[in-house]
Amino acid sequence: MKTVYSDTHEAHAYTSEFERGHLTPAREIPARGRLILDAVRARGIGPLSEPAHFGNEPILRVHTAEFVHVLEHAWSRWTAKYGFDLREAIPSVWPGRGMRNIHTEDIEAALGCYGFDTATPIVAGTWTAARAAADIALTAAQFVSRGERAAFALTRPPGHHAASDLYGGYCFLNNAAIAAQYLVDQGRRVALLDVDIHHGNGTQAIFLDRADVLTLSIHGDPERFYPHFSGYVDETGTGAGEGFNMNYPLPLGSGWGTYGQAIEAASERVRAFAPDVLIVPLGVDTHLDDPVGGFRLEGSDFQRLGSALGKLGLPTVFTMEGGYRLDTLGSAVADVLSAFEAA
Ligand code: SP5
Ligand code: ZN
Repeated sequence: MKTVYSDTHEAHAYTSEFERGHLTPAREIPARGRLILDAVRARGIGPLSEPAHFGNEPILRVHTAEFVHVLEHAWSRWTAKYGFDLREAIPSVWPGRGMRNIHTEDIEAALGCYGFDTATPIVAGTWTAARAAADIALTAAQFVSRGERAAFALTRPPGHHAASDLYGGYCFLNNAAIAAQYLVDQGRRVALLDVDIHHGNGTQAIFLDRADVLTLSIHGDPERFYPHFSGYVDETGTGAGEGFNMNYPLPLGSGWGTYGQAIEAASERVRAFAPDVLIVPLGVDTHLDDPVGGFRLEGSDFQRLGSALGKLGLPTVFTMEGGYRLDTLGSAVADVLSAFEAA
């Protein structure tokens, strides 16, 4: 399958995120993109393409104009406020219950309004990289729309935690949702099956009230796992979208036994929906000992996953989401994609 990649992501590079009460080394780092690219090349997974430029229009089909504007200008506004020797922009105040969810010209307030965690720093290259990742997802969607069986959007930063006016979880623009909406705008029926260990809260929120896009996510039980505030089984859609969102929260420590059953259940739901295109937000942070994860997939489990997805027999777009264990990241991704192709 074709892989879409750009080295623009390299500029989205920061040193630390804030968690567990202190600054910790960044996990979502440029080396991730390079490692995945190397593995895809080494395994001959497909010709590499640079992304085409789609402009802001398909992004604005999913994200609000004000949100896009804040992201685009966040770094210059942050450095103008706090000084130019800073390494990263991380908000430190949020609109809690009973407070007003508004921002003025103040960038601290803007980031608190639009961001939901302290693990998603903004730096000078963040907007350009996020924008390029959206173009990568759109280019992959265009390949599939023009008749390719599948395409891999090697997106970094990832996207599935980002909602229409919310960033967080290392995500700024929801690459998979932007690709989905682009295909919907071409008359396609789209299902998304999110296999990252974290709930795809952004994708869920974007399509929650819609029956024309099916959103499914398999992830660590939010009762004990990030992002905590969404991903429960009773989130099944609102209004016309009732029944078109499904969550499969699994206990931490889950291995292929439990995980494979969820894949089967979600696959059945995909078949019943009968989409024209499947989008798979692909996270391999399900791997045993992933530093941000908590599941125990390993070895041939990623081939099993790719094979199960391939057997759905649908035109498929993969977007890259999480995966932070650097020694296995590339091979886990390549295992999913090559088993998909062989299925
Ligand atoms: C795309 C994606 O995989 N985003 C994941 C973002 C999770 N980041 C914050 C995790 C903070 C939890 N800290 C607990 C660490 C215990 N080892
Ligand atoms: Zn994840």
